[in-house]
Amino acid sequence: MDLRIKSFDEYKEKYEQSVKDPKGFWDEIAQKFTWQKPYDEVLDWNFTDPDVKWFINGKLNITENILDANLEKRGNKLALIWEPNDPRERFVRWTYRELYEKVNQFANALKNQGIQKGDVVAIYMPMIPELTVAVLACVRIGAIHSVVFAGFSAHALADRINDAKAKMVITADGQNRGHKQIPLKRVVNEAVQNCDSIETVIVYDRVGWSPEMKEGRDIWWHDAIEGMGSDCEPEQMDSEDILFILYTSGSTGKPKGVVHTIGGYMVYAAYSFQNVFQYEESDIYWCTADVGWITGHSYIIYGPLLSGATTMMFEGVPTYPDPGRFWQICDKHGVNQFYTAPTAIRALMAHGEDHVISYSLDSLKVLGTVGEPINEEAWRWYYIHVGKEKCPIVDTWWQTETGGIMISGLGEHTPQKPAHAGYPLPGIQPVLLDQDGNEITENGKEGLLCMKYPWPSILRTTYGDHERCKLTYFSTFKDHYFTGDGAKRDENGMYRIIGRVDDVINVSGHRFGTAEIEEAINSNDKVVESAVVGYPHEVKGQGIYAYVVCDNIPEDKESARGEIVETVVEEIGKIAKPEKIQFVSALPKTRSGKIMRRILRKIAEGEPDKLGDTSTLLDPDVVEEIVEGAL
Ligand code: 6R9
Repeated sequence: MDLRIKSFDEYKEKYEQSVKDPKGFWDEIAQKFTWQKPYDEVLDWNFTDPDVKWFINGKLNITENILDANLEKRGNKLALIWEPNDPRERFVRWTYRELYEKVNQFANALKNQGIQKGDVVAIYMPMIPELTVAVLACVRIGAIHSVVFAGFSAHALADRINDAKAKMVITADGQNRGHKQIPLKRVVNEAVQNCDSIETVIVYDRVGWSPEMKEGRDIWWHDAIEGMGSDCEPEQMDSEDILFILYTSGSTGKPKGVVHTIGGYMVYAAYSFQNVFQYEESDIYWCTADVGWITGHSYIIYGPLLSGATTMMFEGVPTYPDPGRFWQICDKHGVNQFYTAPTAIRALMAHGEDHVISYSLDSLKVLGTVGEPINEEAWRWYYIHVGKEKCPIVDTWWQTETGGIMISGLGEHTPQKPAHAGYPLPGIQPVLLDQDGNEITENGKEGLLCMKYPWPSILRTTYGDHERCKLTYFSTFKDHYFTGDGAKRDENGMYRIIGRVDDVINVSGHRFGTAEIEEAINSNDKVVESAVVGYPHEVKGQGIYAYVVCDNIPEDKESARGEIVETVVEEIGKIAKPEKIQFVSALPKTRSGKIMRRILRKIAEGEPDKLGDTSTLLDPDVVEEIVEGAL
């Protein structure tokens, strides 16, 4: 199934067609997939409720498009290559036939453990091939997967399990990350103490530990698949049944479960994958993301495997055993498309060119980035040292909520400009609005990035709380999906993403809501209240800066900071650690009691001379104190 556009002219033509006749455009593409029963209608939608349905009444199972379809055509082709954390350990290579058998066998095991269509299964696993098996096995039997990044704490995992009322957790005894080993099962044990919905825990033996296993609840993966056959009838699903839930942070409250449904997500994941990366039949494609994030879902598992591609998964970290690991892997496996995050590039840049120039990197054809804006310096380093000035860089802008890449280059076919994501993919209709919701039609202007028409993989709801979905994305501007990002369109119509305009902080490409981190900090007994903002960080893009009010300003600040960091690690995970903690006697508030984050942001950014109007503050003296004590 070749869905690729092969020139810039063809892109322009397809784009125009997709805007004039979106239903016809997507119908043509969707027909190339395997449906058990064809859909009656392509699309029905409104952004008011919101209610969006694609490929209405179509019946299918995605795994038939991934496994059965490719079994016939590509049975002996590699589906998955897995590179372990330790380069001395053997890597794994599975053909589509092997993947078929493993997924079906595990699907039978899930059924045998009582999982049925519509049940939610939480997956808390390391980056090992069995993670892909677990995901697809759920889909085979119509269960909904909710993958939770294995760096989240027991507390965060329990919250996600409880919100979705998951019946099962699939995990591993432990996880290898560079020099470290992390006891995943121990975290799961702690989490599920507070999760009544969990009936079963399946544990993959990755590191050879003997974690505590609870009789009657916990079972080893190898025991669960014992005697299970390698054929499992795919469950017939509706196009709009839930495929998965993935939790992500917003500006308010706890992380929300973004819901993607089957038909539309399938079509868009494959279409965007093939076009952005210009994948060709014999290519080896590698995305370094973790499956715990949307990038791993769409562009390690679904997009590539739906396209019959060879997708690579890496268990480790970019700096182990040395900062040349990514490039060593590219040469070792002959990687053709390489997709990573700006934060990884910046981190490797800091280790110097020596680690990259010794590798040939001959096989590379397309480089990609995702997760945050890429600064020009990192862009150039990537282009020159990794791509050897011959590989286009596709800067892919998208979100958990969009399901797939929205604005990006298409391999070498579209013009590229450092720090610019570029043009929207066919079928994507971005607009820039001003604060009042008026469309900014001229080029060369900045505005709030919105979408005025649905695309197949748009989120359908936030799990268990449709009102929240409506409020967050569809209420800011009438009849528009609001992304939360600000963007600028240049004279040629290319988009440059500026960053979040809401209270979301992007740390190393990971999203956190300020409210969520504040809540974690406030759960420390000594803390009265806190305010969290982002500030520019050389490697991480943004770092977390917390202003904390305690009963008294602590005498031993270092140990008080340590305690607060520990609380955040327990509540959310290491990835949300505040970089800077400033103890203050009060927070700057308006007379109506609202924290003036604008001021705190400026101070954290090191620009205390640009605070703007502070006259509406309840107590302007506080600002002086905060500026003086800034870190
Ligand atoms: C895929 C993913 C989404 C937010 C998004 C934006 C930022 C992502 C970007 C980018 C500039 C890019 N973002 N890609 N900013 N250029 N190429 O990252 O999803 O974790 O939901 O984050 O990330 O701010 O709104 P998610």
